[in-house]
Formats: sequence, structure tokens, C-alpha cells
Amino acid sequence: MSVPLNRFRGALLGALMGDCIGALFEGESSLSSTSVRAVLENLDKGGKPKVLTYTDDTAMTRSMVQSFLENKEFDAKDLADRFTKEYFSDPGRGYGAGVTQVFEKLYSGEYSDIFTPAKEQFNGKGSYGNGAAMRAMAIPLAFPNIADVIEYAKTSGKLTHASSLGYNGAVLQALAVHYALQGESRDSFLSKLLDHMDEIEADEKSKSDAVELELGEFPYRKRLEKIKEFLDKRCVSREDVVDQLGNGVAALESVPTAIYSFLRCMDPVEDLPKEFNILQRTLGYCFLLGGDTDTIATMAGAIAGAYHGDVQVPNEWKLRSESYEDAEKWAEELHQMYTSRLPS
Ligand code: F2R
Ligand code: MG
Ligand code: MG
Ligand code: MG
Repeated sequence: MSVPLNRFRGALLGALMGDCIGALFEGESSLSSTSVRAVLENLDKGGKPKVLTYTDDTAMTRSMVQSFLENKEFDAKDLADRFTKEYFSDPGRGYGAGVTQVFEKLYSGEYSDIFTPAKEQFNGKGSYGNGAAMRAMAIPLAFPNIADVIEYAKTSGKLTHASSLGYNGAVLQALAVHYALQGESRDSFLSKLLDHMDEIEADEKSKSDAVELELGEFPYRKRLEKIKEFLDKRCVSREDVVDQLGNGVAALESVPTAIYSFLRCMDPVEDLPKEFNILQRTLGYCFLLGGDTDTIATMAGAIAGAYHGDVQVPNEWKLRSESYEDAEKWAEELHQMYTSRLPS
């Protein structure tokens, strides 16, 4: 199905703003709505800083987008090279504490298999951080075929995140952006994700990784069921969302939270300005949750932006976000690539 260009712009700009603004709050555990509103009002009034810099979330997404646009295909080796080059040229973007060892090993030239460094992380367990998921949005913007989306999210995730909790989070985020681009209804969006995770988490590694971490089998599916339960209730506190879905740096503690934030914010949210549109509300809600705000907001911003399109991108917020011009240019190029790959 063809998808309008405004959804590609919305996705890339939503993700960029989520990262740039969310970084102002990353790591805060108890954010008051007053302090979040004060920061956002300051942005609207043109207060300093003039440019909000992006973090690792956007740096890695940029490498993915550039790889797809230049190669016109998925190329895992090219991605590994770009992640490593980008890290060494600009290491101060707030990368995860563990993932930098992967880049160092890739850079050393001592590894003939590009997936081995990720497998060695955390005493051979692999990372379950959200670094694979935070960049996965680039995949559904380039590749419309659902089987490609799943395969490429998994493979690109495994370059840095060998725990199935890490790469399955990337698959879930990529699928969420894919279905948001299609404009699926809220119920159908969630039930499609549930069906996919039923299959994706059924392999032996997914089961054993989850059991070893004492999460029980099908941890993502269980969080999606919790999202459904929350959406059916009239009122769920942000404390309950953080408690049951999470706001942390693990993919399991953040990808479902981003998906919930997108769905929840289709309805009004207390504690945010009434004049906010749905995309602003989604990002604002992620900031209010605290914790890994840049990453949860970048993932929710990608989904909400893909769904609502760029008409909801606030100009003041966009103009503050570093390299927003690249996002606008790449949206056009990705839209062309995506459209050219649709079955005729
Ligand atoms: N790193 C951050 N934020 C810290 C503060 C940055 C600060 N603002 C600054 O200026 O420097 N944010 C970024 O990291 C997250 C993505 O991380 P990624 O790429 O998944 O990295 P890593 O190191 O693989 O995993 C993150 C942490 O998760 C824990 N962890 C993962 N797997 C584990 C395992 N198997 N066992 C135990 N712990 C595991 C570790 O603490 C890892 O360091 C995003 O938030 C991005 O914004
Ligand atoms: Mg970051
Ligand atoms: Mg190539
Ligand atoms: Mg983060």
C-alpha cells in the first residue's frame, strides 16, 4: 500500500525531536509536570539553548538511513562499519556504557565475524539494552515488505545486541513503525503486534534468554497484553505505567512503554497543555514518565510521527532540533525508496 510522504517526515522528525528534547530529561526519576512544562514553554518562547543536540539514538539512526540510501539494499557489514566510524568520529553522543566495547572490537580488525563482538558482551549473554530498538525505525521507512522488516531488524540488532531481549525489542519497534505508516486502527495495530510477538518469541533462544532473566516466556507479548489492559481502563497513573511497563534502558523496559505512550496519547492527557496536538502530547507524556526519556520519546515519536504525519510537527520544536534539515531531505529519499519497492 502506498504511504504519503508526510508520514515519512513525521516519523523522522518525531524521532529526532523526541531524542533532542528528551535528552534534557534523561535519567531523571521524578519529574514534575511543572518542570517539564517549564522546559517546553521555554522552547516555544525561543529561549536558550537555540539548538538541542541529538544523542546516540539519532547518531545510529542516521547511519542506518545513510546505509540504506547509499546501498539501496540492506547490508549488515556496511552498517557495522558505519556505526563504528560514527562512534569514533563523534564519541560524545551519550552511548550506552557497554556498546562502545563492540565498536572498539569492530575497529580493531581482529574479528572476521561482525556479529562476534556483540555475542561477547556481558560475559557472553549479549546486551538487552534498547540501543538496537532506538534506531530500528529506519528499517520500515526503507523496506515495505513485512518479512524484510522483521529479518533486517533482527540482523541489524544483532550487530550490537546479541540477547534476544535486545534484538526482539528492535523487531517490535520496527513493526510498530511499519503499522503506524499504514495508519492501522488502534485495536488492529495492537493485535497485529501481539500476533507477531507470538511467533517471534517462540524460538528456543528467545524462550531460554527470557527464562534465564526470570521474565518467563514471551515477555514482550505479556507487556503488549498489559498495554491492552491499561488502554481498557479509564485511568492509569504514570506511576503504574513505570511500574508495570518500565522506563529504563533495557529494551523490554522501554519499547512497550513507547508503544503504550503512542496509543495512550490519542486521548487527552492531564498535566500537559490542552493546546498540544497528539504528537506533542505523545512526546510530552514520555518526558513525564522520566527515566530513559530520550530513547522512549524517540521511539514513540517515530511511531506517532509515522501515524499522524508532519502536520503535527511543531515548528519551534523542529527548528531547535540539530540537523532537522537532514531528516526532511532523507524523508523524501526514503519515501522514494519505499515506494519503488512496493509490488506493482
Ligand atoms: N547511555 C545512555 N545514557 C546514560 C547517560 C548518558 C549521558 N547523558 C552522557 O552524556 O553520557 N543512553 C544511551 O544508552 C541507551 C542505549 O544503550 P545500548 O546501546 O543498548 O547500550 P548497552 O551498553 O549495550 O546497554 C545499556 C545498558 O544496559 C545494561 N545491560 C544491557 N545488557 C545487559 C546484560 N546482559 N546484563 C546486565 N546489564 C545489561 C547495562 O547497564 C548497559 O550499559 C539509550 O538510553 C541511549 O540513549
Ligand atoms: Mg541517547
Ligand atoms: Mg553493498
Ligand atoms: Mg536513552
